[in-house]
Amino acid sequence: MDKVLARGSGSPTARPRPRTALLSAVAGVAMIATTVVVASSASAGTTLGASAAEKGRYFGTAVAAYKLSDATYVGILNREFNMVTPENEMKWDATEPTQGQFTFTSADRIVSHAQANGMRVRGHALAWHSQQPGWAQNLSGTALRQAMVNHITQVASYYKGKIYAWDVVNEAFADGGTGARRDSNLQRTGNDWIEVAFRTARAADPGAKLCYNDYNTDGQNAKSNAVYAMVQDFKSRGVPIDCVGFQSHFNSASPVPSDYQANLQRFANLGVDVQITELDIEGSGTTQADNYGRVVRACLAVSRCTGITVWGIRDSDSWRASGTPLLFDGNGNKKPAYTAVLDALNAGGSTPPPTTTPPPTTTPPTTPPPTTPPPSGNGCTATLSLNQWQGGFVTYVRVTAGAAGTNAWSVTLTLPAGASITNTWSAQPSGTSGTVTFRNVDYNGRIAPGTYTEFGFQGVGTGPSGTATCSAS
Ligand code: G2I
Repeated sequence: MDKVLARGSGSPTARPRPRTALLSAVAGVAMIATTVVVASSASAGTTLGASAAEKGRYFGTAVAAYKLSDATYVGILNREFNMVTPENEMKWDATEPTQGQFTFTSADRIVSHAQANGMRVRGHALAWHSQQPGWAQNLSGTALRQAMVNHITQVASYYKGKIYAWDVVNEAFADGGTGARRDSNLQRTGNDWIEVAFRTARAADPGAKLCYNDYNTDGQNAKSNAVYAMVQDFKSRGVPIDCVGFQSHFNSASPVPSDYQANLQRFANLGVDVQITELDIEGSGTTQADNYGRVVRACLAVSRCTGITVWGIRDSDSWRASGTPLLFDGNGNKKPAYTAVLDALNAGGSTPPPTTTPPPTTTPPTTPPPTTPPPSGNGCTATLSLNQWQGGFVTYVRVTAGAAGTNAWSVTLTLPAGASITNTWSAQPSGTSGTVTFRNVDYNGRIAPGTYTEFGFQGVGTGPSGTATCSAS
């Protein structure tokens, strides 16, 4: 049975859903001013993924496994997107239909497709009151708690190293003005179920970013305040949380809030990434396009807004198709909303990717912060930043072009003995251990003079740090 979800802040309103009675669920970038000169819009991308990558972001979509045999669908997916979220295939009912028996066939189709086409994967969702299998719906207390922990452990372990970010907990707060947790069988196992879910996910896949994801939290309201307080509390107590997802299902009853960017920013200031995770905006024409443009600009203005995912490709793929809320029409043609998104992504040309440090809360210093100077001549430099934990690592590599810019680049480094790479994004590695050369992928070979792009890889063992050899052509 579909869960009825309320929308709007404080005064839930409802719109009929075509297939069922489901109601819609649901800067100051301040790239601290100094780092890199903005390139000309001549380098602007021509697809959503490439243009987002030029801004250090991803652009993703929800994908349904059964549509991967639809040529139009796959054509758009492969051309435009560099992140995918399985729309239903990783949910509890899909992955553990019988207790203790896991089925990953449909989810694997999406993950394989993503890997084969250079896309990353957002995992959705490990613990949620909705779309539970019948056996879990009938559990309570310790039995349910143990089942949740086992479920998270099994699913996150199975996909270990393959997931960019997990929606660990989805939609755990109530609508309306109370700021309370949503009542559910999971909530009734004890208020600590959310932190237990996050700790369990971290233990199972330490390389994945762990997100809390919700709707009606897109502006400042009682519900988002409650999520904010939870994130603040988790941060202060060392509960592992890396990101907050803002679903962003909008329509006339639940429009893009005027404080959307400010709300993203206040969460980012807590020291988490923010992501727009299920964007769709009902409407058409210029109004819809303008709203999409606003959302994209808000993300670009928040340095820790790492990417945007739309909840489907064509209007006909949407969970609320009658509202025509997506970027492509039912025939796969680009809508005005598509153009607005692409234009917003391309505005200002290529800029640095988001920093991972929150913007300063005090007046910035008058002297610029130290940056890696671009090479003075042709060529490029590569600097590594390492996130190491017991047994594994993630390395981010920043490739900075010299005065001539690049058309193509490669970065060569030697992994410490015993280390091997399990997953690479935004570059193509020559191998998994020893000396490895990473070459640019299609969309990031071109780096404007003095600007940079980033790629990353995840592995087991001890990761590399420092600098690497960079060659440009
Ligand atoms: O409701 C929109 C989204 C709100 N946030 C969490 C998301 O996970 C949620 O996605 C939607 C999917 O887009 C729908 O496709 O979640 C729905 C379920 O809550 C999904 O609908 C379900 C139908 O209810 C089922 O009848 C159907 O079997 O999709 C299933 C697979 O097509």
